[in-house]
Amino acid sequence: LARFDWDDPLRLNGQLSEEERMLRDAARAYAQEKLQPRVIRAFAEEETDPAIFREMGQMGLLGVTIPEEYGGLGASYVAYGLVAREIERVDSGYRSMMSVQSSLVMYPIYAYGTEDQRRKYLPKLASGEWIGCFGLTEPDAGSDPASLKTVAKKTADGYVLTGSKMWISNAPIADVFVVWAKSEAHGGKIKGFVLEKGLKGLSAPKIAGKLSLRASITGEIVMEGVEVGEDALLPGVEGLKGPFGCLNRARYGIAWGVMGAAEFCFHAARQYGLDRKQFDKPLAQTQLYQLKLANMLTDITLGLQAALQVGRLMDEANAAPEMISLIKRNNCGKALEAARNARDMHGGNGISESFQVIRHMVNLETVNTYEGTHDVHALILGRAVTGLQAFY
Ligand code: TGC
Ligand code: FAD
Repeated sequence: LARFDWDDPLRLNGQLSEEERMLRDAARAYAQEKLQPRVIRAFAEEETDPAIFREMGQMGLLGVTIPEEYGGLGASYVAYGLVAREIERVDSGYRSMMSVQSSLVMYPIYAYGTEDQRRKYLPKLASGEWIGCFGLTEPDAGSDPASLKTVAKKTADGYVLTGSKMWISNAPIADVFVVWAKSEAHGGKIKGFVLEKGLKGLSAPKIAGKLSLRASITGEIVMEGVEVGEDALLPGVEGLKGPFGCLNRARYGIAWGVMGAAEFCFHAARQYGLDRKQFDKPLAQTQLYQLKLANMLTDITLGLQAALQVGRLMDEANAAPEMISLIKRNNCGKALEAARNARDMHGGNGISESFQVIRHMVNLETVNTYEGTHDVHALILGRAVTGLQAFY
């Protein structure tokens, strides 16, 4: 009879290349040795350590898919997904820091930037010397980014940007700001701009009091007549497909990442059920407990297999955005359900920071919302199925 391994039911490991396995193992070692010991305190104190970017940079975990000549690893999208899974196994906030830097800052500079912009920014972002953020969302434009109000007015030798962004990961500690604005010189179309810390009129106040994703700093971006040269414009793209091109990659990484968080919760609930006895037997020997474990195992296994398939298609440049919506939505929803169940299966201990499942649970509330909410991705899929768009 073929062997069944509850920790790798469909043999994901055997479907990876040697290079992918090596990068995964390096990311896992870094995450477990360097991130895990500080996460409980970072979350409790709402503290983001900027040194983490440098550490990740040294490990080669920033810009995994960006070519080596710009400081990246030139590795596959599957490798990138495996890294996201290992980092998020510790905390969704740490994965957030990594995926914003890689998919939302380095990718647009690489894909839409000039050669000068690539050479100037990418190596320092890859090493973690510079920290990046991505400003699309505004106070009045969340699920509907087409209604954003930030404007770029043309001057003799550049642009003046005015507007504000809301809920921006990394913003208060960022050196490099990729922001999306309606450019008057381009017929009001959305264009990307790269701003640098210290520009007059640019500030990024922290949003305090988050009860989710507390290890990842979030802020506003306020632009009060920020003057930049022509060299701040990302010339290679116009319209919403610019930011969406980046979001495709970040959403894909999230689909892997949340499975890491779910795996943590699954493993914790399994061990807890084996260790804790009630009514003279381990909790894990009850039917209800086993049903919950079986559901988690199934959701995680299918979620990882789907992420792998989409990753392989991305590596062939053959993944449709709707595929990414499908796995982002499914995997976030399933991870959140697994975390809520794991919290419940730990009983009273489940609400303690030391058992960690409630931290994953509240983090996943954010992950289910950002990068397109669970319902927005349902509408994207609904549009694909029916040919009718239901947003407006
Ligand atoms: P729609 O008419 O559908 O499209 C406008 C233009 O964009 C193109 N497009 C895409 N291109 C590439 N990839 C995609 N996934 C694309 N989706 C659309 C489309 O072809 C069209 O191009 P063109 O040339 O014809 O103009 O636009 P819409 O306004 O109807 O959009 C509807 C909707 C709801 C699907 C979309 O706006 C949406 O996805 N909303 C969600 C917003 C969102 O995801 N925001 C994320 C902000 S960033 C973030 O959360 C980072 S958190 C990171 C972290 O900390 O980890
Ligand atoms: P809304 O769009 O107001 O949605 C509220 C509710 O209404 C949701 O349930 C939604 O599904 C529902 N809804 C909306 N439209 C429809 C519709 N047509 N039909 C049915 N239901 C609908 N953004 C960035 O640009 N960069 C970042 O780095 C970033 N980081 C973030 C970090 C954190 C911690 C958080 C919380 C958010 C971050 N975001 C970032 C913003 C995030 O992308 C938005 O919060 C998200 O897109 C949802 O927008 P909203 O909050 O305005 O909610």
